[in-house]
Amino acid sequence: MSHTLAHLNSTDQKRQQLKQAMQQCRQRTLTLFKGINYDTFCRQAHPEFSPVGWHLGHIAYTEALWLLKHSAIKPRQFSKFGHLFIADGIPKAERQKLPTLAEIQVYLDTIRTQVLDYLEIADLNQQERLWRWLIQHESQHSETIAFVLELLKVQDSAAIQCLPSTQHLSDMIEIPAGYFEMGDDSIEALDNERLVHKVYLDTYSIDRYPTTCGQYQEFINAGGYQNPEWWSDAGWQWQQQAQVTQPLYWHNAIADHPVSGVSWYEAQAYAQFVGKRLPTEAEWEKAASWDATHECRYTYPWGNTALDPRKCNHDCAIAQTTSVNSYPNGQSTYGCYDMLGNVWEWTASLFQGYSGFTHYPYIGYSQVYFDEQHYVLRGGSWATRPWALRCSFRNWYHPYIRQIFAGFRCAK
Ligand code: AVJ
Ligand code: FE
Repeated sequence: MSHTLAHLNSTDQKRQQLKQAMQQCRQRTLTLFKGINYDTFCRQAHPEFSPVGWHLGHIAYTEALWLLKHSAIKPRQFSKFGHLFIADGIPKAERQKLPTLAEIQVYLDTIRTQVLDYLEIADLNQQERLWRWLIQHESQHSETIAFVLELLKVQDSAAIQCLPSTQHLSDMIEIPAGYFEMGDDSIEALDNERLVHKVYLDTYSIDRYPTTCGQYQEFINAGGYQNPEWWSDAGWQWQQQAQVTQPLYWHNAIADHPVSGVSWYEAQAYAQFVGKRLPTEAEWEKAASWDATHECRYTYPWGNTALDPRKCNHDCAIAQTTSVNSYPNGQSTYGCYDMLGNVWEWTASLFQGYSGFTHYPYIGYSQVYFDEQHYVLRGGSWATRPWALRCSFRNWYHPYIRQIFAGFRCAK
């Protein structure tokens, strides 16, 4: 009897918790649209990214697709939206004729009301993972909306900066050889984070901080963008074609802030220039999450205590990058700063499934990107929502993408 009651209470708590997370997540998504005009809502900033209005509709569509199919509710009145907002549906360039923000808000609200009704009776023993996946799905689209908006803002600004270097922020940490545990198998873990597995790494060194704008300035000054010597063949080919001369978000550059808006090719060229290399994702994750003394892995660099805005720059709380040494409370056990938040960090690793991978909830979420064309980024940015921020979280993009808030740190 008391056992049954305890069980009921804990599922009720879970429903409450999920509802709250969904509402918090949605609130911040909608904040991004405050005062936006219809032109910005529909504009494609870059061929690789859909207009922000599309992402908003896609969030509602995806929620209905995965949650309402288990329920008796069928939102017929929106059947025309399916064709428009389905993932991998119509080409990105054809996503610029959209319903208005008000219409999409009605769509979001209607689906959400039905979803929350369903949450009261949903079998969470079976579905908790799916509900948590959906919160992370919205979180990720929310960040995409944030950088597409940034991209639209900066497209015409051609800033030339000249920054003092930041030598004192250039030390490296030696990580002794040994095993660590990589990945995550908690209920939130996405398909690509599973299974947890042991990895042995030889001794290596990794930068204490992400590469700063001040340091990157030296690469620019040395003719980094004019000299193929430091670039990979594919990288130089890309550079010749793209004709870039500075990071995409360089107009915001401050000497002791991390570089933001570089492609994998630029990150790799800079690492060569300073006689280093990019870390593998295993090297990155060990430096971020492993405690060698206690032989355990943590969810966050500082341990398992909850995310908090005093430990790392995330969730648009500051709405820009911060100095790489701003968060001593967020250090990893090894002493690395900024492993979470501020900027995503490119790694040397191609995106692949860990041993024992099984796709969830669909092949197109991760598995179709195990194509040796995508590199892994770790750590999240100043715009990453809390639900997508942890040491084991893996993001991935083509090496020529520089529109995300991405920087890097080097290893040796
Ligand atoms: C993992 C961020 C590259 O935005 O394309 C969203 C996440 N997958 N909907 C993306 C995703 C399906 C994905 N990234
Ligand atoms: Fe999606």
